[in-house]
Amino acid sequence: MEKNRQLAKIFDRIADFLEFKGDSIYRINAYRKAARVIKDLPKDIEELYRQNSLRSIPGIGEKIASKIEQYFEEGTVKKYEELRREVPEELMILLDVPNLGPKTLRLAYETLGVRNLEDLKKVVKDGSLAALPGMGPKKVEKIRKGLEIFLRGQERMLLGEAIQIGEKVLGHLYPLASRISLAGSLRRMKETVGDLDVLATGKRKRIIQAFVEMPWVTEVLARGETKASVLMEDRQVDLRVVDDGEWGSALQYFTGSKEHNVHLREIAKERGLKINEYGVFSIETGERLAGAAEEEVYAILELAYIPPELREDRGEIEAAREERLPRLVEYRQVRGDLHVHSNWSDGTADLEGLAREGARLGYEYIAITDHSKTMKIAHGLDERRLEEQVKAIKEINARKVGCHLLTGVEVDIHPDGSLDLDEAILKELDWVVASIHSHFTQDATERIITACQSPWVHCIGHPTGRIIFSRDPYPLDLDRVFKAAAATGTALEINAHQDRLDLSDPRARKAKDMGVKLALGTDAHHLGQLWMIRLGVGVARRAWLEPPDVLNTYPLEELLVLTRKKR
Ligand code: DGT
Ligand code: CA
Ligand code: CA
Ligand code: ZN
Repeated sequence: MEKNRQLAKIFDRIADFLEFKGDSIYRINAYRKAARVIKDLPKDIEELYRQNSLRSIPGIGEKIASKIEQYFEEGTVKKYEELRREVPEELMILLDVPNLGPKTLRLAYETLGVRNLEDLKKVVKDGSLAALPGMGPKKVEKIRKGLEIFLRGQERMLLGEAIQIGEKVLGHLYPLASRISLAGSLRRMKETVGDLDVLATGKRKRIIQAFVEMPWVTEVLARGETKASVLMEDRQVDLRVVDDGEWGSALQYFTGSKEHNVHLREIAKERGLKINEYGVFSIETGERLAGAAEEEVYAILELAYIPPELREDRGEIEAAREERLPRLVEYRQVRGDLHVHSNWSDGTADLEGLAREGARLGYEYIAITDHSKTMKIAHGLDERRLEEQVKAIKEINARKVGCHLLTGVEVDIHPDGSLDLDEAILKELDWVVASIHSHFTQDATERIITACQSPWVHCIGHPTGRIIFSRDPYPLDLDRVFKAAAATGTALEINAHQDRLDLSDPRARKAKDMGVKLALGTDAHHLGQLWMIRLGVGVARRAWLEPPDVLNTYPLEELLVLTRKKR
């Protein structure tokens, strides 16, 4: 599927170039859409090319199809090569800087000669950007903030991206290693990941050889007897191969977090023990007391086993000592997805396809939550179309083609807190998510509290509105929101999309402590995004949530009883 990724990147880049040049929005969007479709395609694009069935992919038209053919026949897309000759490609990544539009970028390029990230940093800092016509200090301040967010994203990756890279590495090395596991922040399911850490046992030479020769590796950064580091997909992956007897202590050590490990070492010291990646040792005699299994490391400190997601030194060590660790929610306990878009608004999957995919994932239910009418660019549904969709869903449910589809909507919350659809239709629905998609600079506290007070709203979608590496939360007094949600019996979402993960784990933990129920939803717009529920489970676990805290663990009937209770 490597070709899918490469092609998606090329089409995305063509869209960037066109955007920079001020081309038509329709053409730009056509390339963006093609990139998205190809990236999410569950099949190998090269295979579809060979079977001559590119044109049957939904969302791929004649023009794009012929460019894909060109790619496989000539090794490149001509249009892309032309554009690259015209404008430096390094400049194009700057289109991802929040608050920096293509027009400003072009101005900076043409008048100040900005060609890359370094140049941009410089003209922001030395005031020459602010001096340009139509710019001014306020606008540049916004760009400076955007640059900060952008730089954070350059250094770290999204959890969802890291998981996909990690799975490739594990899949590739699995047959060679006797044991293999992810470690570091990825194993802890942190929302962003700096580099990937992989730990293995088995034949050192062979494993390291295979690791540096993986087909996705673009650079070998370091290579030794027991460890190696490579770059793949522009990201660093570290591998360590340890002895079988050290597996547990090494896995514990390299899973971190650093703060958790520091605290553990203190506890060990008090007991006359020393912990490192090679094992647990008596300080007095030097005798090795544990290290083969991770559980042993905790057991010898008289601690219950602490799941990786909790290892942040946020009270988990104390809880383990007092045997009051939470029984964390697990992926297999999730019975459904509570935020999914279909092709009735801006998704690509049809309702029946979602029901079937839900069944394939072992789900009992999926809530169909398309956008409401204010979201014109997303083809939001008005009352009449939503009514039609409800009928269509009931018909599909009656035929039992897949999992049960809950009727629902993601209704916009207007700036005054009112909802974007009549209550006559909202009261017909099984599951109503209410979300903010506009006026992000306005304080959202009252707006959300008002929505919680509506008897028709079951859940607030992506409650803070943050988008990782691109948008900070809107101004919001979360404590007041949590109180209102608890008092009205409104759930708050853990949006499981890799870009959002909203509520974040510390916030979701606070919500639980204040008596709020949480609901996981992928916000999937394609079938290929439903897997992200796993990221939501990761956030839930990091938030110390147990099954009763998470509505998705409720059987269909219980969920419906609960949602009717609010009304
Ligand atoms: P990241 O990569 O920034 O998302 O975060 P981590 O947690 O994956 O950190 P990384 O890759 O630097 O190191 C992996 C683990 O190795 C880390 O979680 C704990 C362990 N480790 C690394 N350096 C130290 C250290 O100086 N002291 C201790 N106790 N542990 C360390
Ligand atoms: Ca790491
Ligand atoms: Ca590392
Ligand atoms: Zn939304």
